[in-house]
Amino acid sequence: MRREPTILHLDMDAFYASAEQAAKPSLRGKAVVVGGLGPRGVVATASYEARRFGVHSAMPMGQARRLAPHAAYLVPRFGLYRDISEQVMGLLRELSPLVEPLSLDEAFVDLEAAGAAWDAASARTTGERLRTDIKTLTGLTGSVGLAASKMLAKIASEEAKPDGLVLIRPGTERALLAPMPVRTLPGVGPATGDHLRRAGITTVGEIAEAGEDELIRLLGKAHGSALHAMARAQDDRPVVAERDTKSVSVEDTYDVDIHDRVRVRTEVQRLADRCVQRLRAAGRSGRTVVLKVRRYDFSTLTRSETLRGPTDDPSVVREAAARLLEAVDTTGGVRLLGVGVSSLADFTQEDLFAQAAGEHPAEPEPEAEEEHEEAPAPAERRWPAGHDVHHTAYGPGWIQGSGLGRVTVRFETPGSLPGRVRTFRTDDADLTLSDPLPLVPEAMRRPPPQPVAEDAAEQEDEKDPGAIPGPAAGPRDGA
Ligand code: DCP
Ligand code: MG
Repeated sequence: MRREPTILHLDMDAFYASAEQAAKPSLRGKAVVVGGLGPRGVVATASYEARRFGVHSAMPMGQARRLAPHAAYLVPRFGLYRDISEQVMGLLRELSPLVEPLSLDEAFVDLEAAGAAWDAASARTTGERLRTDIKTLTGLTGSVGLAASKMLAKIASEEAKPDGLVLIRPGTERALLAPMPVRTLPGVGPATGDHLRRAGITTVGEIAEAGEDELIRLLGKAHGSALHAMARAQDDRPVVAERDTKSVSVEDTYDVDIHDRVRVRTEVQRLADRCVQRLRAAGRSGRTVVLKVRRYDFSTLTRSETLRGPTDDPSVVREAAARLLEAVDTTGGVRLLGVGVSSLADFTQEDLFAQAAGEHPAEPEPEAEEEHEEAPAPAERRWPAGHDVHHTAYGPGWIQGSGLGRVTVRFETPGSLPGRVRTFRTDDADLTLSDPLPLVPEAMRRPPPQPVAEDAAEQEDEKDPGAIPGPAAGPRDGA
């Protein structure tokens, strides 16, 4: 294990909910719950205000509504979260080439790799500066843990929550871990926790004291010795740089199972287009098209087709995805669909994908079935709570709710004061869904210039765009 606390773990605070609060001034400081709003929906996350009522991730939405009836309930906007995530990961990559993302809002960084920090003092300074930069760039807060190992860095960021930084000094790890519940250790879930409790072990210190042999007897060789080492704060796992992306994919989960075959086809086409947008944004192309289908009973299938050459042509990906779908039985309903492209290449060869396109004639669209497209989409899909809209007269706002032929819109934007609510008919032609607005205006994403702060406003347009770390706007999910 290294001697200095130069492994950083970052975890954004109440990520989806904070993004929604930043987007919607009227929700700041309020209970906000983000998740599936359908009958089987679960909570993705809750703002810290909502957590006080006992609402937490993975809780059934119905239970959340009983606990916090006055909270705002919103459906996730993954495109927005992904954009923010890319901004944050960009900041991390400025610190070190060794960045290991664990999810959209969480990553390890090895601060020693490029000299961003070498001891406790420099690690703390770097961590605090990172938190400030994240706030400036995205408007959101993240918590930082610093330690000499990945396990402890992650425990530290958890301790730091919300909006804090905790540094664990090397040498103090075991004393710190000893009173913590066994569940603190990575790899200890409810089952292992129960198993240990029945053996009289409830704290990390008790795992360390029990000895390796006892742990192996209880949990088997691999798990037992790994856990015993963790309990003694022995964790030598290196930060592994994000592997080169092997595939690009997008998927959607539906609140209401899709039964209509024509609708399933349309969704697959839409996903194929979004997938190609992301592929192109990454400057890549790929040879293998993958379709993922999760059916009503949670059975999940993936089907793939490999083309002659790499492509980033939307029609080629669309056609391949449509062909793959034809081989999948969707009677009974579909709850998730995904389209991906793998076997990526760094460049596209126009002739290759043109050739690939020619080789697979498009599936003839069964015209007779087109009338089904008229089937009304569920209201929640057309006006999903929390999504941005634009009204020709009132401007930008977001959907507060809909039902009984009405949609309620709050007219406010990330930079405005809390706005007013107005109600429209759901078929109001003046109202359209729109893309998320940036949480922080471009001009305000720069760190304040150190020497002459007064000049900031004047300089903003001439400043080198390189001053904005990371991609300012990632690939958008198309409408
Ligand atoms: N998420 C989800 N379902 C879960 C857990 C999380 O969809 N069961 C999503 C929503 C979260 C995001 O992932 O905002 C990040 O997960 P975290 O566990 O980091 O939780 P938060 O960032 O929301 O809160 P915290 O401040 O505790 O990190
Ligand atoms: Mg988080």
